Amino acid sequence: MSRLTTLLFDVDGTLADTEEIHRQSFNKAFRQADLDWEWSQALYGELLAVTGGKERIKHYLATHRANFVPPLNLDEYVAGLHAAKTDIYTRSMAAGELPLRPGVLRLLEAAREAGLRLGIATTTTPANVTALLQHSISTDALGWFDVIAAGSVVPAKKPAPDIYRFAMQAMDVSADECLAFEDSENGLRSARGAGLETLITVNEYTKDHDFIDAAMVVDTLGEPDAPMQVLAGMTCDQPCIDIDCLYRLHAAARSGEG
Ligand code: XBP
Ligand code: MG
Repeated sequence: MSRLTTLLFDVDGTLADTEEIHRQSFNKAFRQADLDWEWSQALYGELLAVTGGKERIKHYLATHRANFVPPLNLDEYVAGLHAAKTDIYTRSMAAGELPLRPGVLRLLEAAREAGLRLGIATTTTPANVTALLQHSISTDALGWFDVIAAGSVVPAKKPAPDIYRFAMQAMDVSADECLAFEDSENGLRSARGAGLETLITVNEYTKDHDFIDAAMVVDTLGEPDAPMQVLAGMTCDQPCIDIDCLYRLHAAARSGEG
């Protein structure tokens, strides 16, 4: 059995609770385009079943705006809307300090200290990842990750396994030496489809998702003074997910005892 060498992180909902900023950015882009579309939190929770902002807008048009006729061809029109949304999103990240989720910075730093490699596998647009890492961690944080696999770099987005396969190929690692960190059912299916054992941290948008074949499900990665709550899978006697816990989780899951 391979030893754990690599941690692969999803971004939205996992590194930080970004989806609320995405939702607000979509709505601002719609208003900027003189559209009366408004994605409530409840509707956005449903639309998140479709990964990728452009794909999500097209899905919304097909399911909620069947009579809408785009002024240009649909792909061009949606691409323009999404580019405006991404600009709004990255500006709002630069303006405000969005905190990483509990335990994320602590675990990233501990992983680097332990010599574990870090990668990112996300559906979101690369510019959004850059904005988050630079403004929520530091300007050199991009360099913490051996690969940042994001958005349309692969033909099929999550729940397809493509983005995780792309990241592992770029890092020249095999699935049995990795752990994936995700927040959603689509993300879990993508990671599991690529053969990865997966740790789930839930959030308001994903807490009711099906995480049946996750190695472990927690509310957050926790902090020593803000204990995590283990919701499913392997138990851990520590108040938060630390490197030893990851080694144990990886070994247990790979041996089928998880
Ligand atoms: C989450 C997504 C993304 C974001 C919006 O990605 O599905 O589409 O919701 O970002 P992940 P874009 O959880 O894989 O990080 O508008 O740039 O797609
Ligand atoms: Mg996510």
